[in-house]
Amino acid sequence: MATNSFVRRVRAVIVLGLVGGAIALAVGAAPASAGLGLACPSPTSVPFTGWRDYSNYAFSPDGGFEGGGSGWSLTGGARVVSGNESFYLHNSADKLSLSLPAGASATSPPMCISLFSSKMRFLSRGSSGSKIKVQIVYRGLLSSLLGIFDGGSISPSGSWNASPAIGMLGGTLPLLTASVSFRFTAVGAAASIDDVYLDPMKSS
Ligand SMILES: [Ca+2]
Repeated sequence: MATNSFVRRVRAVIVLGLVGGAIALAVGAAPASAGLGLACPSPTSVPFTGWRDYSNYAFSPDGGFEGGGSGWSLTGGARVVSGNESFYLHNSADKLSLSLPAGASATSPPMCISLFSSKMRFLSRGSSGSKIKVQIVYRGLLSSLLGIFDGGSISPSGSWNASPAIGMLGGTLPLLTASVSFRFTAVGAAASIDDVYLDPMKSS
């Protein structure tokens, strides 16, 4: 009996140590996943001033598809094609965007995120009747899936335009969130996206 109680105490101490360590990592590190090799939102810009949005945004990894969709997970015929979004928000030399046939989806590479991230925004256009469903995938340390948040659907027009700002749980992320990915799915008809940005701080 004494041995069992000792084992239980040791197990309890180990569990408490693990939980405490994880919380210390989440609270003490800024950004939370800087040591995990993820792309972290450091340089920011104000790309959406043309839409009266003066928030600072960080560009998501290959968020403009100029790297051929490097790190993106593409399904259902999603592919990088010639032709940049018409505002050239990221760079005037950009040449590529992502084509999403109806039913296709694209998931961005994980991007590290601060606890204060509040919204994301991108450029899109679509065929008549198309919708783009946006989901936000939260992962913890060691890439464990913490949750998939429904960011709603947007209805793109036939010409390139900025999406509405997509809120991210009102700035309240799941506990221990280390990274975020964005998943775009074309529903009903074909659509295109380009220049995906995350507001890394709750700035407005
Ligand atoms: Ca582009």
